[in-house]
Amino acid sequence: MKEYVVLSEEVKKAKEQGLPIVALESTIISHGMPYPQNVQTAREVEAIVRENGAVPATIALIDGKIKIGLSDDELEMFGSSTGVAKVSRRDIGFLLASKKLGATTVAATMICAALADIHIFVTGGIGGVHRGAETTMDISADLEELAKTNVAVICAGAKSILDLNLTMEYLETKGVPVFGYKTDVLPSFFSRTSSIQLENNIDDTALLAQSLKAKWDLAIDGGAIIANPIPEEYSMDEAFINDAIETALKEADEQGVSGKDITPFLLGKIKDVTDGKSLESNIALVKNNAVIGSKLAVDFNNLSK
Ligand code: PSU
Ligand code: MN
Repeated sequence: MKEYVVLSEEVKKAKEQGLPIVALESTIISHGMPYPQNVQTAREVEAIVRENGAVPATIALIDGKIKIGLSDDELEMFGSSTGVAKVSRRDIGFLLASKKLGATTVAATMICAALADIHIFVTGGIGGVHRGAETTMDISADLEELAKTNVAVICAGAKSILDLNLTMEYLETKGVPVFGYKTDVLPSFFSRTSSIQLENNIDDTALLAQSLKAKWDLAIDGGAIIANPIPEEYSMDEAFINDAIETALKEADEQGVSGKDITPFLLGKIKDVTDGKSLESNIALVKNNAVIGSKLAVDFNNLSK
């Protein structure tokens, strides 16, 4: 395993000193946001993690290695490169062997974080069950990973490009806990709410940390979702964003986009249709998640001392 996994100096030191570490994904950098906002956001998110007492570990596949923590040069190179592969569970082996640049999705980031014994991971939104999945069978590998890999994911819920009801059913079947952070309903990424009721509204990261520890101490494997609503001032009008999503879905259908290309296609279209407003919201919600995720990482780390 050691031959594949390379820790940055900062992450290595953090491990030696027993400091809390927060994993960050890289598909959001290469396929979720345009350059240069992607690199700038990645840097700002890392800074927020440090300000909140944890150490950031942005994860990507570079030159045949799983990099846990990127240098500033690597981040710039990665974010400005074109043709970076979107890497989920099935792609990791090939990407390492072929030494191509690979951006880790939620699923792949969970795998890599767990390999480095990192159990708290901050991102924007997770993949899920797509609308129409009853015929396309398009269900993100993120959900299977959440069913088996011990990494908690802090996100702003899921976008309504997905079928949120089916996504929640799938997570329930697979035994994945979904916690609302200061919310009774599942946030839907650009909006603070959705029609989906959550059972666990928790406003205390220490209690979240204890819940994760109890689950994993008992070898109840799998991740967890901590759904943190977008800050009020950046939340988007639901009718406006839903229109944009409908337009994007229609175009995807017309152009026959499918498989792993569909999520990046929809994200790009929504940004265009909203005149970039969705990008601003996207950036704000990731930063907001970094604050909560770092606090959770600190609390979780304290439990293992
Ligand atoms: N949803 C978002 N932003 C993203 C993604 C999803 O709002 O950047 C990315 C994440 O990396 C997620 C991946 O893991 O897309 C899911 O892709 P797919 O649906 O192909 O599994
Ligand atoms: Mn898919």
